[in-house]
Amino acid sequence: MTELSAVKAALKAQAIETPSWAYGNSGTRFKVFAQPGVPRDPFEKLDDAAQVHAFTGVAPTVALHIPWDRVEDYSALAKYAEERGLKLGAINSNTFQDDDYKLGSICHPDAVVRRKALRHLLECVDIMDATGSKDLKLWFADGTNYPGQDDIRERQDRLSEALAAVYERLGDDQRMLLEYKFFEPAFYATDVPDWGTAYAHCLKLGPKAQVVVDTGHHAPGTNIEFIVATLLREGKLGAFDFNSRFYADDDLMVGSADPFQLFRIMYEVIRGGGFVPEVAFMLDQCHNIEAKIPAIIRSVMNVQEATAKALLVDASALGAAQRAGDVLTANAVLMDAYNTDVRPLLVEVREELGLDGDPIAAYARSGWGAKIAAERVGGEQAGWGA
Ligand code: LRH
Ligand code: MN
Ligand code: MN
Repeated sequence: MTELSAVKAALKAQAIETPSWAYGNSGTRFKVFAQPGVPRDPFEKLDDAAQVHAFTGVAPTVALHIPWDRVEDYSALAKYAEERGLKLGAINSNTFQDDDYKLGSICHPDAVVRRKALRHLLECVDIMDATGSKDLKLWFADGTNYPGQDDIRERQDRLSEALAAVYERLGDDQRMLLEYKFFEPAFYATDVPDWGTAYAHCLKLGPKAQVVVDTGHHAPGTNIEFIVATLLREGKLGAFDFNSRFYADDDLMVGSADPFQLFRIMYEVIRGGGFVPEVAFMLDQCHNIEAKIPAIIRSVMNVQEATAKALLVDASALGAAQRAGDVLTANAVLMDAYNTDVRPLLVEVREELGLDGDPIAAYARSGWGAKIAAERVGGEQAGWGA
């Protein structure tokens, strides 16, 4: 049986990065339902993120998305974060919202557009230098809608060339995290559609390039924990974008649609030695109809619960059952951990950190929600609803 003190220590050390865009208004392509009190600028997003960290104790970094979080002075933004007990996390590039990118960005057939996209990616590294961020997170909307529209192989060459130029620009302690997505917005062929393509590019680039697993970016039925295990074996798992899906890239609260899948993923993370700061646990979510700050707190708690259950798996009993070919016992060992109610354990962990055992209730009592609703008028939209 796993030592309880070790489980608690691991839970206290866990760090979950929240995305700046989850704090702003977002929606589907049909409607954005504006909420009162949403941040009007990146500074106010940090104010809200500081609340999430204050009540959970495990959300110390915030990912930025450029240009959604464009500011004059990025070191001032980093300082503002630090004054609130936070750090700026991954810098996410955005080469999907300009008219120029209709046929792609770094894979576009026109070299002028490719150069523009590359300039943006390099600018993101400049921003990392100013903020002290270690990770550049790249997701490309590039792809084609129709067979024959463009040359699939040439697009891979263009991709490879641009990634190599960005890789060259990285500092010694900076990483490139390449995210894949099986479809959308392109419907016929996406240029980075799966972990294999991302892995092949990262392998060629070198040790500073790693793969991001966004849990919403797979076809239904995909065994995501297998991908996690494989990437960890190869030393190429850089980060997660956590969220939940029922149908497509739904960006629902992580652990809401399928908490068992999240547990299985966390089990493979722990099994594969991925429970280390180098694997970044990031959220990538949009809260379209639910209150945003409590939803982000709930998401952080869902990751904690899945982690706690995965940490509780009796590894020696599991190994013994597996070696004996005892299918039912092996499955039962895993399910015992999953079926454990870890909420009392997490209350203890929080109380030992000097926090309220119930972060959602504590946030509700704090009055922050009412304060921002009264003070902030005209909050901004966080892009198109990641
Ligand atoms: C793409 C994605 C990617 C983007 C974010 C806003 O669907 O997951 O991570 O940067 O959404
Ligand atoms: Mn993502
Ligand atoms: Mn997504």
